[in-house]
Amino acid sequence: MATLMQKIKDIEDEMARTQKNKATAHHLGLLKAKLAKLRRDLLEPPSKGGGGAGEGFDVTKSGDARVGLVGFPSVGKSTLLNKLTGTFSEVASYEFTTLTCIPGVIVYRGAKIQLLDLPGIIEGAKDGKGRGRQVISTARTCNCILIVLDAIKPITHKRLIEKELEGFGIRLNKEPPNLTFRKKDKGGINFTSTVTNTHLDLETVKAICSEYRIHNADITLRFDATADDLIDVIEGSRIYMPCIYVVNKIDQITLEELEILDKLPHYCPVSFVNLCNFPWLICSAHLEWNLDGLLEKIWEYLNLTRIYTKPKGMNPDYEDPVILSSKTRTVEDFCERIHKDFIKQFKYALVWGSSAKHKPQRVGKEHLLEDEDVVQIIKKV
Ligand SMILES: Nc1nc2c(ncn2[C@@H]2O[C@H](COP(=O)(O)OP(=O)(O)OP(=O)(O)O)[C@@H](O)[C@H]2O)c(=O)[nH]1
Ligand SMILES: [Mg+2]
Repeated sequence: MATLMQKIKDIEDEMARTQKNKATAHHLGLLKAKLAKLRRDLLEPPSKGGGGAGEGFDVTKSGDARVGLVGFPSVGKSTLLNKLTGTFSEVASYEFTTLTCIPGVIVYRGAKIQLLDLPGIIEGAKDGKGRGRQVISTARTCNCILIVLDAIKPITHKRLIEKELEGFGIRLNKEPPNLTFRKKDKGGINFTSTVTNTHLDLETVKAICSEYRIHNADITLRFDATADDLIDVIEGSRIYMPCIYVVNKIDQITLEELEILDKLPHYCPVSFVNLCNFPWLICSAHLEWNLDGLLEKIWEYLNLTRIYTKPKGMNPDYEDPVILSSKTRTVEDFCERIHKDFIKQFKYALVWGSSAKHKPQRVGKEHLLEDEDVVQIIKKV
């Protein structure tokens, strides 16, 4: 492990020394690819034949979605878990109070959301320091993470934590890169771009590919991709994760400081704007300020779809919706959630709500459902 970490550091140092310009672009691309490979080895030693991204905490997934609390020690993660879920996790003024993963449940708008309290992470976590690797491995299993920051030093902490998560293959509030990468048996490296691209040239692309021993491939960019984007696609196994920045302990700062916080650039890539127009949120876990706002934000970021079932001749059951994710929300997904063999009896479905053109609309199993639709399944006789 030590030698692997040394190699990582050597490459990081070399990258820091190398000036960024056209002449060095391909060399930097090569170094980035080497770094990505070393980081992967760190997570899953090659001798063990891979298999996932390191060991997380052994907590069973439950409910409709999983949300993780990630942050430096003593920022108030456990206090948040306690207040939001009523589950007990020890709170204390010293660092590293929490040493394992403690799950709690939030019931919100009919959905059960599992909230995970996690030990504090420190700089260097991704390279094996502290319990950071376990924490970040668990974070990878979440549907959304809350990066909890202390109102006194939010910005430096934010950058450090992002670096740790990035180093572990987690991409925050980002869509997968819009580029295709297809390996072939022959024909060399074919590189085309449908947009003006300012970061990658053929030489850099070839350097990166050669690091992965790929000599024949078709690569098409549909946006201004960077070397990191290309490496992410070649590496695979990246997790694209919605993330909310929770600035806690605002009761500890002055109104003037609060105003400065409010003027921070609200970083949010354009492609993500619809989902989350404001990824920052301020609160005081201790005084329970704005915890409702936090729940609302979590709900928005999880982007869950509530479906109300309507048995024939009866009113819809508004109390207990079936919760689907935004990616798996067809009528077939809905049927599967009721019973795994249910789809065999499926004839058609009647749908009321925003996905329906009529009231009701008769649809097949591929129909995409929207939040708060009402569905009645008509079975074969
Ligand atoms: N003033 C103030 N103190 C808070 C707030 N939230 C938490 N604290 C205090 O901050 C300290 C640390 O809180 P914890 O919830 O244990 O922090 P943690 O992030 O879980 O810490 P680790 O488990 O060590 O990583 C405790 O003394 C809390 O009472 C807040 O909103 N305002
Ligand atoms: Mg804690």
